[in-house]
Amino acid sequence: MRIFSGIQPTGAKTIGNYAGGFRQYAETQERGDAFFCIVDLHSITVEYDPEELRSSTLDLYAMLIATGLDPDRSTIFVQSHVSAHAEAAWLLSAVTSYGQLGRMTQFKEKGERHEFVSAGLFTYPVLMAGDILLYQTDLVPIGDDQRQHLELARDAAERFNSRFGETFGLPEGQYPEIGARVMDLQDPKSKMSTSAPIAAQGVVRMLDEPDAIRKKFKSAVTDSGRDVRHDRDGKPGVSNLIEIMSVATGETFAKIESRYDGQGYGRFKEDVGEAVIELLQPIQQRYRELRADERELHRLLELGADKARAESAPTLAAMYDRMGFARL
Ligand code: ATP
Ligand code: LTN
Repeated sequence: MRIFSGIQPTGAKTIGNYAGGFRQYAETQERGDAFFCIVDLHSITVEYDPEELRSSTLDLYAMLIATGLDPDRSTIFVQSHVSAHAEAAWLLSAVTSYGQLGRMTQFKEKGERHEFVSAGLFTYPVLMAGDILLYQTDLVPIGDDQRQHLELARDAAERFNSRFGETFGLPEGQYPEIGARVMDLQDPKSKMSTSAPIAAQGVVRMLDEPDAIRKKFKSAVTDSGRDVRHDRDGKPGVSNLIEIMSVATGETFAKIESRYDGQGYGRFKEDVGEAVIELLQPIQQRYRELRADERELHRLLELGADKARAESAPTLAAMYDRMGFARL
């Protein structure tokens, strides 16, 4: 089975990224032939700092390994190192609907947040479709926010197949049962977003110091009442905390609920913070060790790029061919 996922190098990664992304990558790599792509071409679609992009690409590589990816087993690479991605995006733009792109929630939300809305922010899902389809992917581990983008990739693949001949298989999304949509601790009706301001108290970053994490959980918004009970609609704040606790410790909701039965929220919030600190501590330590050796990171990235180039080339060639381009 072919597995593919992408993650943007920009922004300090959050425990939402851990729950919906990193954690699933490490699990799925055991189930087949896996590709994980640092999608730097996606990162230029909103305001960014070029120097920061360079270093955050290596930061993310180190984080992917620190959270359990094995570079000997999975192909981990940088999108811009494999020119097939930019080419596939252009070719697929012929079979992607303008109307469907305009309906993407992420485009609408990010478009509202930024003064300058780039054309790239609009065509972003086409690039993502190319990422997935170039590798004949079966399974895409992602968080809930990427559901619509995956649907668009499947639609583009179907349109391509029916217009130019069977070329792509249809990828399926894989969403975690718990933690597919971690919410902001200060605003549990909104997704915990990587691109929120760095000082945002509702966003817990994977590299936050223990004291910062404690403080963020202590001040998390809860709901009226005192019951620690999972009810997404009625108690969004407490439910989000239960889910985070479950991601951090592997316990069921029922077990967590019964432990805090009749105890109110104060102690519960503190304990969720401690569970997250415990989860992140070994990851942070491993991350620092890996990040310190840039030469090794570069060496591994070159190997990943070679493998990804070789794997994507036949599908790209088939796309050009079926679309009628005169080939040399
Ligand atoms: P932004 O929030 O700025 O749109 P992002 O965090 O979604 O960025 P990436 O860092 O590329 O962008 O996301 C990597 C993975 O993390 C994706 O599969 C995404 O679905 C998942 N993810 C992101 N935020 C959350 C969240 N709050 N809960 C669960 N999964 C998430
Ligand atoms: N759009 C995704 C990142 C992404 C991706 C992909 C995920 C780019 N290409 C291919 C899965 C498969 C995001 O913002 N999280």
